[in-house]
Amino acid sequence: PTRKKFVAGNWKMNTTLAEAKALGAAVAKGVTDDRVTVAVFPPYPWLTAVGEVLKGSPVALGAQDVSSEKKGAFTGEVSPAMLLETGCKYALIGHSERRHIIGESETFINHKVHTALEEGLSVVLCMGETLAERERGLQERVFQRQVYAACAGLTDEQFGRIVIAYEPVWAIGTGKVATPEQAQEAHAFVRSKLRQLYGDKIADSTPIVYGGSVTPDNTVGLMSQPDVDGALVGGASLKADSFLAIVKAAG
Ligand code: G2H
Repeated sequence: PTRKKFVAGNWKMNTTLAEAKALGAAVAKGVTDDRVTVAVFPPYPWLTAVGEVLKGSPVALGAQDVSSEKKGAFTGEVSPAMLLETGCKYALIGHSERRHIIGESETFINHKVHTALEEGLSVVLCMGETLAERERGLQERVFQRQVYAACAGLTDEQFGRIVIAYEPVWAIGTGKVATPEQAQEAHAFVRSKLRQLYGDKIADSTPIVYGGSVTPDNTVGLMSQPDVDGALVGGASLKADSFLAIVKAAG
């Protein structure tokens, strides 16, 4: 099965408005074809402005989070409909920083996945084990639990709008990238669980991208693995040059 590569830049809580617009414009200028699906995930307040500079380019817009609720008295939350109106196509859900720092539970993540998909967003769903879990050899148990918990109850059509991001927590922002073999092993396992739980069609079509200290230098090695379908890039997405070099290396 051929799955198109997907490369996303997660800007996290970085950039001023001016920096965000300049970065978005530089990425839009640098991505001239759609060989690789490219998306950027600016902070919430900059979404509309970055959406404007992406207009007419193949680069898609995404949000770093989304509410589990559709509307109403949920102070501080941002709904899927609001994100769609800013021009977002994607929402990131379950990033490890939200699981581990903010304390999001698997039930809550599953609720967000359902609401986002019902409302028409596509979802980049993040998962991955901590260092302690890997040291105890528990990573496969963790992936299985995370895939099952986050994706429970989805229809096939909804699954068609999910990208899974495998992000080992020990590799995030640490400069310690997983080896291509470690990434391949994890991705193949996650795909085997998709196959077991949801069947061949979903297992073969769902992109599984790698995240955690991706740089232009380590992209080619990671992308050469059969089950690595792209990258979720944090630090290296904050400079247009390095992000575009990753996009190029993935293509
Ligand atoms: C993991 C990744 C992007 P970084 O969080 O989601 O960040 O590339 O900085 O490790």
